[in-house]
Amino acid sequence: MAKSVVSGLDRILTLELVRVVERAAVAAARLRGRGDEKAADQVAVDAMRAELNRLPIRGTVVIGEGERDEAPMLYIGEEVGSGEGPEVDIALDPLEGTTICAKNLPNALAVISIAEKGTLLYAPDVYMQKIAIGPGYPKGLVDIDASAKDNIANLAKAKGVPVEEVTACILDRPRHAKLIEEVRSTGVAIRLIGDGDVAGVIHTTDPDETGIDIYLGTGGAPEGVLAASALRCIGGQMQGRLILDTPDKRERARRMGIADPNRKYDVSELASGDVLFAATGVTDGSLLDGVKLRAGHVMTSTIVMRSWSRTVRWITARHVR
Ligand code: VTB
Repeated sequence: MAKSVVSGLDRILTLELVRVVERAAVAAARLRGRGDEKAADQVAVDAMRAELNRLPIRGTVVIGEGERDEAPMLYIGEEVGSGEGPEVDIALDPLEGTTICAKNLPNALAVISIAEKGTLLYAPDVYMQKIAIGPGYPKGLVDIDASAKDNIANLAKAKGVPVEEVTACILDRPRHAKLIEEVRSTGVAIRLIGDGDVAGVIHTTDPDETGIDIYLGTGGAPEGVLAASALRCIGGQMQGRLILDTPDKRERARRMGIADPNRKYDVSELASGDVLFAATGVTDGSLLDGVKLRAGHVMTSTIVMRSWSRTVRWITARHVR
């Protein structure tokens, strides 16, 4: 195994990261179902930042709440951590699925990944076309440039099931009308999700549990980098392509170091180095239980993993209130 820059501190960091997502999730959970996306996001951001600043790292947010002028906290470029320890890149979303949380629907998460410096794609906040399947399939089985029909046929064949037994996860958006029509014409079942495509992509890694075999469609690029970080740890295939359809977006991307606007990124190009990923459920989901606020205590469910060792831990914690 290759030597890791994060090593030395990695074992501490892996578990320390749990606190960061737990705290953000608990804060957001208190505002579940209140119809107020902004407030839920704000408390999650505050909580995550406070906990992050206790970590022994010299971190830079590369995927965050937005550009400095539009996000007061956890903006792209913000330095976080205690200022001692390894230099790392951080991708985060203190509340992935703000609308889901506001409506108290499944699969809202608090999410973070920490990687060796310079190894996460510095993606502008644009859309990204994505395709993902779980581990165990031959490399190159699906391709973002192939038709949805072909990808699904290849997947069903490799899985050894009729196409009708495959389920695709797609964001419920008008821009996906054609894709949905094409996928339905194959006989595949679609799980339409309102938000939360980080969870959508991760769901492909455990189809027996989640019922999802493939993720297809266009979502946020930041969410793409976060999902790729998870897949680097847990296995699975993913490709992404930024949608840079205006001169302004191409210029923003160029300033972030992206020379080829049409580049197809593989999972290991979206997150290329050693990476740690952690997510805590805010609302109940197929991957993680949501935060349980009880009289006297709070329960959290977190998944935390690392690409280098491929260790995946599920941590259920009981916190006294
Ligand atoms: C998706 C979804 C996220 O952004 O990435 C989406 O998974 C993409 O943007 O939860 P649109 O809503 O414009 O389609 C989120 O909804 C987060 O904002």
